[in-house]
Amino acid sequence: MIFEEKYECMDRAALRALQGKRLCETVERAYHKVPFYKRKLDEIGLTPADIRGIEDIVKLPFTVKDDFRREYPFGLFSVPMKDIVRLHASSGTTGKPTVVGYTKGDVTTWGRCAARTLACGGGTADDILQNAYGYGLFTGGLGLHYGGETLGATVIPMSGGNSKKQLMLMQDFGTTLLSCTPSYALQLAEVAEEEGMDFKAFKLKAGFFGAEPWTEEMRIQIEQKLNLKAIDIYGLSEVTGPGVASECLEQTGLHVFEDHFYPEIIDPETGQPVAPGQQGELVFTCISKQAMPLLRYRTRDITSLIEEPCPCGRTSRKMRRVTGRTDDMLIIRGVNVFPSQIESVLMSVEGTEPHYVIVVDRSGTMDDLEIRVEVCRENFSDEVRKLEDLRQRIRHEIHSVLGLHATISLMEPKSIERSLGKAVRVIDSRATANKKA
Ligand code: DLL
Repeated sequence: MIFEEKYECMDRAALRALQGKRLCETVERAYHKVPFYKRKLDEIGLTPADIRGIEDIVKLPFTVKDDFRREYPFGLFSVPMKDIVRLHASSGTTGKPTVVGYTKGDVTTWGRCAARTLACGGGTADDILQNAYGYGLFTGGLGLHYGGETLGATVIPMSGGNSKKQLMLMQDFGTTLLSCTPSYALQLAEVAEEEGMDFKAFKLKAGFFGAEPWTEEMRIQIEQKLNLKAIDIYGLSEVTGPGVASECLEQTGLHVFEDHFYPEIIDPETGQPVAPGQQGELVFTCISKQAMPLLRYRTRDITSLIEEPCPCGRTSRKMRRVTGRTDDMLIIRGVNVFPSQIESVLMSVEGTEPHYVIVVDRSGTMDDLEIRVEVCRENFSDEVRKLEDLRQRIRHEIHSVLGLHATISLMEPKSIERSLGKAVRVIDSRATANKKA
């Protein structure tokens, strides 16, 4: 089922016209209602009248995460506080959180976009959605919650954690849709195994996994372990939360809900648009937001856009799976490394579990890369020679993909900390090592 066929399957030319109209209105409002945008546009001598269609978007200046910090907490809002009905915030690793506000209308639109997401993965009003994203300031919980209700599905507001209870209700209530981070899905699989539960006896059809990067290899593992179709869903709080883009059942890229969020891909170094289909940094302009118009926001997420039509009938462009962020790229001994590259290698080597941590440290002037990965229970009890074989295989594969020698630490099953929400998979101690030196 397509939730909002009128928009999701819109003729491309009509969609472009709609985007242009919405962009003009948004720029007009941002300029007149948000001093921050007025300043930014005045600085480069641009007025709202210079924006006449979607092609003019490239004239606009970028907005970055730091602008949220500078305008903390409500400086980017374009409506009075009496019209704001909801606040969310994402916890940055340092300093103040990034605050976002929604009007009643924004909450409705968000719910519809999250409902589109669920429908993209085959969800309907007949489904029972177990929502295991965290409720609270994080947008995952309430985002999917409103999406489920807007779709007309039955929502179980579980939040993250309490895995045994999750599994019990999943079984007793006949949950058909699951939403949580991919790392928490793996945790559920593990607890089910410990409890002797079999997902084949469950009614799960689809899982809506996002909020953190995950690989195709991880998808295969999750689909096998949980016996469901694993759908990649993408969003970020600055733009709205979940419900920005979602895979359909084709699983070949994520449909961007372009009538609300206009995507561009730029070269992160130069800020210039890349050639069609090329990879770069994803930039979003919110063209229908009331509370917080957002112009050309640099997400730091790396992906590319797919222009070809999708067999599902939706006409919106798709984005490829986000492989990482410009700021989570590690530079190890001069080599650029994305954690997702390491995950792909680990997941494709037989004998390992999908639980790992990447540790980067510095001894003297050299960077050290250590990869800790759990070994399957059967293998862990194996003889030493077999474990050594496994270690060498991983070391070899990592070297052939990254050109780097890594220390591989094979860990006992269940020794790496599990996550309820976004997994922390990289420990980079080099900054502190530098300070100490
Ligand atoms: O994570 C919103 C969300 C909730 C999306 C539930 C999907 C499901 P933030 O906490 O602001 O919002 O984090 C946003 O998470 O810029 C990406 O780096 C990353 N991210 C989100 N979805 C995906 C995904 C929510 N499917 C940041 N694949 C984004 C890779 C993702 N990374």
